[in-house]
Amino acid sequence: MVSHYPGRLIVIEGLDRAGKSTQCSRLFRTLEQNGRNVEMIKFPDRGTPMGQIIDKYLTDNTMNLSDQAIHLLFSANRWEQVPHIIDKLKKGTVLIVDRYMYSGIAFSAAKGLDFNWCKSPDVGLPEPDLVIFLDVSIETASKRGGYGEERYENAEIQSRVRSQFLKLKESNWLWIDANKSLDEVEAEVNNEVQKVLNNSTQNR
Ligand code: NYM
Ligand code: MG
Repeated sequence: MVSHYPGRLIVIEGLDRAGKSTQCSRLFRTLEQNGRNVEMIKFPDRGTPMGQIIDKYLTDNTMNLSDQAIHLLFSANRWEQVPHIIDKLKKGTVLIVDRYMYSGIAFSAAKGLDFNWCKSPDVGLPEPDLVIFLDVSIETASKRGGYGEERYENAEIQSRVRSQFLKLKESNWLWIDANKSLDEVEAEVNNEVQKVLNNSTQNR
């Protein structure tokens, strides 16, 4: 699927400590070096007023919010970036997005909320041109630095989240074994992103 904008939306998803941020940065550098107009976006965006509530929810276990309310806040935190996203896509920018609606659905559904209810607030968000899922084992993830500091960062929740991602997975997703080395994962990412970008220049 290739969107009707000249820009491209590339989403990187995965469990906590899957290496998403590292791969986003590496992809950013590669595309920048190739002379592409590129920008990174991360969800949750903790910098906005809504993002600050989300940050507090994630870092302060004593903060009580209903599962539905926090779900809608995560979604609203994406919707507030939509004007910016569309503006960039119109200008031909390649947007690298660290988590998107799939994390929103998977983490909330893992708590027991209805799967379809979880999907609905994100309906209508700009569609990605490529979704990359970095599939890391719970064992590898828990060995990586910082695991366990935030809400949801424990093996039991992460494995439930992974099951939800499996339900969301579509045939056109690039599903990468992220237990491999950073360089190997990076090579797979670059290869697939290049295909998406070549495709877009042909269609322009
Ligand atoms: N998360 C992230 C959600 O529960 N819903 C969402 O919509 C999004 C975007 O927030 N454990 C969860 C997944 C993570 C946590 O994300 C913080 P990150 O990428 O670790 O900052
Ligand atoms: Mg995290």
